[in-house]
Amino acid sequence: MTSRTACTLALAASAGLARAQVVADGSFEASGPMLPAPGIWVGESTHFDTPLCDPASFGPGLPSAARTGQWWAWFGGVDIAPSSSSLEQVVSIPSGPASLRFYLHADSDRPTPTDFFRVRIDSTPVFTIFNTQLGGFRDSYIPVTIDISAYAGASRTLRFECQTSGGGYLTSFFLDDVSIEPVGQHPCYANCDNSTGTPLLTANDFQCFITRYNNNDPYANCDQSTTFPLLTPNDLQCFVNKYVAGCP
Ligand SMILES: [Ca+2]
Repeated sequence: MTSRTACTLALAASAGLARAQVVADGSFEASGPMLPAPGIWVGESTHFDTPLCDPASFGPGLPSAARTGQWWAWFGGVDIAPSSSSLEQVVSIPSGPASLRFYLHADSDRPTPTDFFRVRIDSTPVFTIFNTQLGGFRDSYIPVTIDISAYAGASRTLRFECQTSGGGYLTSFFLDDVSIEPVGQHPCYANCDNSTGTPLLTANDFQCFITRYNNNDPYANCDQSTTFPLLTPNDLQCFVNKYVAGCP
C-alpha cells in the first residue's frame, strides 16, 4: 500500500466517523476522490468507472451539480447505448422507526417509461421512479423520505441503481446527501422546536415549521404523502390540526 493510498483511506475513515451516521459518506465527498478504487460506496457503471462525479471529472456543460460539496452521483446520462449503474454500501440500521432520506434531481427527453431509478434494501425495492414521472425533480434536488422501519435492527445493503435504454434518448438521475435517520425525535409532532417549557406549544413552533417547510425538510411532510411534490399546503393544514390538537 502506498502512503498516498493509506492517507486517502485515513481521510475517508475520519470523514465517516465525524458524521457518526448510519450511512457513511452520504454526500460522496470521501468516496469520490478515491476513484477508480472502491470507496465507502461501491459503484458499478456500464460506461464509466463509477456513477460518482465532480465538476473536474466531466468538464463544462454539466447538466447538474452537487447539492452539497463537490461530488454527487450521476446515473444514466448516456443516449447512444443502454446503461446500467449502481452504488451500494452495507448499513447497520438501529432498531426502531427509521427513515431513509436522499436528494434526487433528474431529467429525461424519453417519452416512454423505460428508464428508471430504484432504491433497494437488500433485494427489496423500496422506491422506484420512471423517466416519465419526474415532475419537480426536473427543476432541482428534492428530498425523498422513505419509511424503512421494517428493515431496522439489522445490517442491510442499501443500493441505488438505474437502468436506461439509450436509443438516442437521454435520461439522467442525480443523487446526493443520503442519510438514514431515526424517526420519533419529535414525540409530539407539533412541538417543532423541541421546547420543554410551559406552554409546550408556542408561536415558535409555527415559525419552526415554516422554516423547515421552506427548507424542504422531510419533517414538514406532515401528511406523510408520497407523491411529488412531497410538501404542499396540505402539510401546513396538517400541522395546524396537530397544533390545535395539542400535546399529551
Ligand atoms: Ca455531495
